[in-house]
Amino acid sequence: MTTAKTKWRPKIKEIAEQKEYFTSGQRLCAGCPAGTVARLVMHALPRPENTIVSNATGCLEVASTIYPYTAWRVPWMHSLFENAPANASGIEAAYKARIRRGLEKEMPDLLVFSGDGSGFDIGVQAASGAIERRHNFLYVIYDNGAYSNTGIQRSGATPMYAWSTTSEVGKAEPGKPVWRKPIALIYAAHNPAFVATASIFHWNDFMQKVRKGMEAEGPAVIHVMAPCHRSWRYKEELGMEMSKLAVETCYHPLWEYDGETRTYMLSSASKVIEKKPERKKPIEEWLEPQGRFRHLFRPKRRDKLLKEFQRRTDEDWEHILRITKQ
Ligand SMILES: Cc1ncc(C[n+]2csc(CCOP(=O)(O)OP(=O)(O)O)c2C)c(N)n1
Ligand code: SF4
Ligand SMILES: [Mg+2]
Repeated sequence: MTTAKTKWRPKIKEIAEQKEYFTSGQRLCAGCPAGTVARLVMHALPRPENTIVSNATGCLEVASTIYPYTAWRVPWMHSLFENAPANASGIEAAYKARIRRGLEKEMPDLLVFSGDGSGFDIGVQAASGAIERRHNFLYVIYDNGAYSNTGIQRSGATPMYAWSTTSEVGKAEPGKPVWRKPIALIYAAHNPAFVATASIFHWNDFMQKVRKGMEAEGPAVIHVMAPCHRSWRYKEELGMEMSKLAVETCYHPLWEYDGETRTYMLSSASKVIEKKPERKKPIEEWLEPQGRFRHLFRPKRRDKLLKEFQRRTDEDWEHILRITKQ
């Protein structure tokens, strides 16, 4: 195993001139950050012309491949929630066999996309197995905190207290009653070659992490937050702002994990907050623009629930600070 490093730095001018491997004309909602995730990832690949994508079902998959069209200019495979990383392992095994028989010359790069429905919940066993078997693939989980494609059901990524169609807000419950899963830490506990959290606002950091993950020998996972204005109920032009605030409030701190040295490291946007804690914004700034948290801002509920949300956010942030200092 090698330490995940890259000398590559994304340059806007070069990117603007590159071929698009995830094209316009797909049917994602206007301003959908999942499309930004796909586009940034495809521009950061070291060998896009030699990459195969396995895409679990969800908005990205459905909206980019409405028959008979496709937005992908790479070999692309529709996968289930349950098996997107398993499909990547199968492709790897098939290529190895074909190379042995002289039917192929080189291995492709393997890229897996899924939403939080697969990445946090229904596909965890396939991802866990593929990482344990040490297949060489990059797994990008775009987290919009809901099963958005099928009408906004709550997932293991949905924030506590958020409204969804399966975590209603009313007298009995104030939205989802439990905290989300620490999914990037769960995958990091498998000790793959590389794990990172990312944000589309910090696009250059994200793209570098994609390159690192793809160049690492072995499995790599990136958990990128991809706001969804339909589920989160913010104004559709605020996708970037919501990504930025998630980092600034430390709800979604940016860090990476290196499998060889078994160390966690804060990425620069979160390092700034570690050095200058006064820059950490109150969680309300991220919550308030989102209609799914509107009930938290009603006078009766405000103090207790907001305080608890802040406490849990701080607790997680302290944990990240502890492990990145070791
Ligand atoms: C086992 C299974 N259950 C339910 C569905 C229906 N389904 C398709 S997409 C989707 C939601 C996907 O949610 P997520 O992975 O978070 O992606 P998003 O739509 O939010 O981008 C669901 C429930 C399915 N395809 N397979
Ligand atoms: S529902 Fe949300 S994630 Fe799905 S396409 Fe629309 S904005 Fe994007
Ligand atoms: Mg989702």
